[in-house]
Amino acid sequence: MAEAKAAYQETFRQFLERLPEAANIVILCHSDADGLAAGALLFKTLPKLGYLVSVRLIGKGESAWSSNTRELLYESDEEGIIVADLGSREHSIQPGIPLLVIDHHRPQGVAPGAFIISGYGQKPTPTSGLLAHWCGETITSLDSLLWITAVSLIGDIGDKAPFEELAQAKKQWKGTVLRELTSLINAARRSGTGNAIPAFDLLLKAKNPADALSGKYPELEKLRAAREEVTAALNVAKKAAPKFSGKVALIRMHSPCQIHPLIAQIWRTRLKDYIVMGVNTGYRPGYVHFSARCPVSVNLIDFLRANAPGEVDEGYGGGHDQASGGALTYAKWNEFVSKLGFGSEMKVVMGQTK
Ligand SMILES: [Mn+2]
Repeated sequence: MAEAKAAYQETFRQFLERLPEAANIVILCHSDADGLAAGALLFKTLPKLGYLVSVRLIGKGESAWSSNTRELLYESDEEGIIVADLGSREHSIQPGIPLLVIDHHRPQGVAPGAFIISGYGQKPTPTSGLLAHWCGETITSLDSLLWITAVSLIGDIGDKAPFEELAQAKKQWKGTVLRELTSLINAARRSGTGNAIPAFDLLLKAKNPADALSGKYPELEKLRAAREEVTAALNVAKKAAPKFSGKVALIRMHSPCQIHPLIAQIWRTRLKDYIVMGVNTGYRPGYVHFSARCPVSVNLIDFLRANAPGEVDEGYGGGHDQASGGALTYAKWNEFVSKLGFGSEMKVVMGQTK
């Protein structure tokens, strides 16, 4: 890992060398605990080199690689773009503007001229937050921010993530405190609105995890409310029974909350030999969002490619070899489930409310 880390840091330096002095940098980051941690670590370190840094959280129904995001950035004066924890694609976000991709999902291409720091393929796989931490270390010591890196590692890999940075953070802070904070930070983007701004603000404002949980910041209440909303929705969804076709099991739910990955995760341990999919018809109007998990004997990304319902957008079949998903229109979803051998009971019609 030391060799990979040195290479990542070299790529980071090369990206910075391409930027004008005091450049305006925009960071696009995923709204889960790992993406927010990556964004927060970069936001707190890059200004030390004189850069002006802004952050855009990419959340519910959004993608860093969509034409919509390109349009949003088009009129802005950004001189450097960093995309964290949002995958890697073959097209530029703003042609001519230096782009750095920090990620650990399977790359679906690399944009022309982009600098890429990818943890994919490393064992163990570093999270985007840990990669951002290593980048930040080329600028300054991040010892006082190790708790943010720990939030990234616990959020994506869990409390036992085999990285020295997590062990170090646990020497400073209780595991229970770090886990509680991670759970709250992750709850925001799972809520019905998907608004992760309170989670990001709390990471920026707090001096440490105990301070974050002290009740001093109003964001904490918002995160608690988000977590309650998600828990209630999850308790309903847990009651649904899976439907089977061959080695595929689908579990259906109808909720604005992002609980389909949690349901897939729960059923994965019960149905070890199956490709399990949490299927949410209520997450975003007009779309079926699904989250899939599978045993190590299957490559899910390849499976989803092989069963793709015709042309699909960039959100379909990305992610990790054993954890992927997508969002499909009703027509595409219906085609997809019939390809998988399901009957009409898994099809979705316009105006459906459960
Ligand atoms: Mn991640």
